[in-house]
Amino acid sequence: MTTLQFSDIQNKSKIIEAKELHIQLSSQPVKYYRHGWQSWSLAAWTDLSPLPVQKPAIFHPLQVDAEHVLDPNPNGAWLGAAELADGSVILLGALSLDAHVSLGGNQLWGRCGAEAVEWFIAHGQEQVVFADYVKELGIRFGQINKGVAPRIWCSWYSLYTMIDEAILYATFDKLGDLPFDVLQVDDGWQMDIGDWEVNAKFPSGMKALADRIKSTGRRAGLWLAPLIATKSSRLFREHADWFLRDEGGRFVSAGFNWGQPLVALDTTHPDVTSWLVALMKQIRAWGFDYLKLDFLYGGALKGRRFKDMPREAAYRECVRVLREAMGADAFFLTCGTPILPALGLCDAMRIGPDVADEWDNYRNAELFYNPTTPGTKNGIRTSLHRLWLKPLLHIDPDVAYFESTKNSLTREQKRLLQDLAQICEFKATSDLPQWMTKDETDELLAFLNSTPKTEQTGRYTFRLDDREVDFASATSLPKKKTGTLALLVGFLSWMGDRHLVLRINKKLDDGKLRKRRAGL
Ligand code: 9PG
Repeated sequence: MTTLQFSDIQNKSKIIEAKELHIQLSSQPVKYYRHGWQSWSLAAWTDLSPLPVQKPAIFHPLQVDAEHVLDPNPNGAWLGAAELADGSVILLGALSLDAHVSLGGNQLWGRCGAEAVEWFIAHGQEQVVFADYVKELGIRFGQINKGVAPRIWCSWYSLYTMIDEAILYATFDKLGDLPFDVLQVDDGWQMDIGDWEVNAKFPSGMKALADRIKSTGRRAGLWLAPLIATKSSRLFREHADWFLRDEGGRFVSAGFNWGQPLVALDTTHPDVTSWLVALMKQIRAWGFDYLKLDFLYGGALKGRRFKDMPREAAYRECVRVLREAMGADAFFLTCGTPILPALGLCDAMRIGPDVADEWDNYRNAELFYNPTTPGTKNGIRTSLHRLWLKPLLHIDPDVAYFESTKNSLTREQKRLLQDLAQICEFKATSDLPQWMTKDETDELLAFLNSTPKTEQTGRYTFRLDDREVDFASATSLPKKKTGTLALLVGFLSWMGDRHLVLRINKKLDDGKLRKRRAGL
């Protein structure tokens, strides 16, 4: 084990090779930067008290790194940072995969799974130490030739799974000549999660759908979640041996969604690799060349693999295969992805959880302490804490909203999302033209056409051209509940782990969705 004293790194940066490393600080830090494992996991500066474990636990595989969720110390994937009383920051970051950083008392710890790895250590001004770290990551993981990000219309945040051929074709027409570069079809076109064939809602098929988009002069985009499956899928029923199991031979849980438990493919199995390659080629053959590959954490869960290798290394190898199969000319957006292992291999990465047409959700945020469920505050909080990734690839903070008929966000809250998109230089929306007033359409048009000069002036403050923007309202986290409220939390989260309750919730959500879609 390597030990460093604070004086060894004060106002310096260095790279050290070690399997386990700890830095002895001279005083207790005031804040800790937690870096969540995948796109949706929390990234934030927090105080040093333990964060309540987010609930329900059944979602842990898809919201956090389940391997570290019970650690009471402040901790995070690959990197961590401590803010000292004088405002300076110490950053400890791995330059390799399968590594974790935590704070125990006055000691910053770095630990990795296998062999000794390189660690970057720096003390100084916050923005400088993060910029220096990302430079070193770029050298080792690669950085893409960025260019200007395409402007995207995506079907998810207005229509959710209620898409069909008629509504999408009509929407493409109504979008007219709004300056979008990509029209991206999200979840809802496929037979099942795992069965990536067109369903009955698209009688003309996938090639016709891509052709229709391309006929508007835009690139065709498609969502899929290639590394997971539902147990109802034909893929799982026919190829149970392709799926990841634990040491005891049980299927590893990839969480719960679509009203069902999820399983994950073992991407080191040669037959799985061939299947993934064929799938990517099929999607390109249909005519889609903007690929949003989602729920990718499924490729990096802990389990016993066909090839015995560390889970994140296995995942990175899989992302490499996916990239090669789809071709260098495709635009590759990763989502729900473990962060470091995808660097250098994709064009863009979702850097926060889903936004939603509401700011916050009391049950999820306050009672379940869950900072990863869909909501605009959650989306902004984590994306804001991952802006340092921007030099390496396009960073996607999720869509911005403009319309107000189906949306409870205030004008200011919508503006924050739009401003964040400008800061990320990644602009997308799902708003339907028929839901927008003339003024809102004009705002969307101005948003798509503008490229304000942005400058960070503080941890949460920015200048966009001549306007000051402050994101502090999106950064707070709920306090731990006590007394009867704590009992209620315990009961509700126990309920929230029951499949039956989750299925009922899904039915209720679907009902709400159908209402939302009515009249279109
Ligand atoms: C499609 C959606 C959209 C969206 C993605 C992803 O924690 N969760 O249960 C959870 C479920 C879905 C989800 C994120 C988290 O959304 O981010 O843009 O494509 O899938 O199903």
